[in-house]
Amino acid sequence: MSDPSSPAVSGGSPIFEHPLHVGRPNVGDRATFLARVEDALDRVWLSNDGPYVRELEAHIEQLLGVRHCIAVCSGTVALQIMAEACGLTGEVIVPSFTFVATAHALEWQGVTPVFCDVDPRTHNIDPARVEDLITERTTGILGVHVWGRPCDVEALQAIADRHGLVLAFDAAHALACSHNGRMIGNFGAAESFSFHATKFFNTFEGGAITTNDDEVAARCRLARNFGFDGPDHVVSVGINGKMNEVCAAMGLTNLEALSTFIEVNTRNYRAYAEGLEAIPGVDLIQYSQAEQSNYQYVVIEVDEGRAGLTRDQLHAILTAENVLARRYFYPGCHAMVPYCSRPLRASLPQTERLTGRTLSLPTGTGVDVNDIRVICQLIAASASDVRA
Ligand code: T4K
Repeated sequence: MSDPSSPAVSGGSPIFEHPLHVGRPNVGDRATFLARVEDALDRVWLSNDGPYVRELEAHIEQLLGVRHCIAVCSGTVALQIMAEACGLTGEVIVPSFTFVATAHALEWQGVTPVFCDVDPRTHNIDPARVEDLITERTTGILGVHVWGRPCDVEALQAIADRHGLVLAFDAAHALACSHNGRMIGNFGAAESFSFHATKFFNTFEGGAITTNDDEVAARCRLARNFGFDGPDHVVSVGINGKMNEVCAAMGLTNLEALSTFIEVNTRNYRAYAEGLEAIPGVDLIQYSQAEQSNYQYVVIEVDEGRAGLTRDQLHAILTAENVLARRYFYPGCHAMVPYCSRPLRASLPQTERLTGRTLSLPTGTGVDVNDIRVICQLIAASASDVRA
């Protein structure tokens, strides 16, 4: 470790010799994974609804207590297939404070995302702002459980019911999280997950749609496989959204380590909570103690007025020290191509505010509590340095 009194941002050497990432992949038992890959090779069944994919789907159905899990090749394709299977057309109301894939998946389907502001307390779509955005072209609401914290599902469902809209969720962050004691994956018409390498549970690349609706599930299965419902028989438009057996083998292996990954995330979150507690203007987002959470995102809000430095100044200081914190979800989907060239239907003051102050800090199995202690000291020193 280098001299902390000589910050890297001013030309010193970085405190951490190797970069600390927000999304260092968690990997379960390597020998078990490799044995499964050997099995797949021996079976010579590598894709197309293979035995590992079916086993993974069954395990996820059990974990979430949901009727159907349809595994696919990415979280983005899960969103696209879900949109298709739920009949989303015209306009769909979404938050802008999300990863751009949420908006892009709709756009790719020929559906226009209409951006809605978020609740500053939860970072999720604000139900009080949704109804003003509904037009005769609106077919649905796509909530995002940002950071794995559940949307206000009941309020959104009431709006959807009142206006005859589909309610679906992007649950990319929310595997193993609950809402009112029920696992996320069970709400709305369907929910989509991401199992990307950077998620606490990964299948290299991958994702899934979960639903309790048999017809939505059947449409997802068809759409995932070109619309085939049997050999030589196509009944709908579909794409190649299939998960392969190597990815499913990774998923099965990582599911076996899921509770360990969550324990590590929880330990890290608590270490950050302790280390950041006394720093004015650096507020760690909270997870409900009454719910199950995966704690995969450690997100702070930097209040320049109290902290004495901006989120971007802190980001630059940390990055120089090899702490690769990320400014998720700056600058917001509405400020990205192609959406930035379109007029907003309503202003997004809370989204604008949040995109200027949130920072995701490194966590997962690639980070230990000693690293976290140093990161917190660095943040404390940066805040007090700038204030002094
Ligand atoms: N909806 C929401 C709400 C989402 O957040 C996402 C994805 C999606 C939908 C779409 O799901 P997918 O189609 O991706 O399954 C990352 C992830 O790529 C993305 O999956 C995730 N959300 C988003 C929040 O974060 P980037 O552009 O920040 O990734 P990248 O490559 O910069 O990696 C992040 C950090 O992890 C870096 O410090 C490097 C490190 N890393 C990354 C990979 C891939 C590793 O150490 N090893 C690795 O293998 O988007």
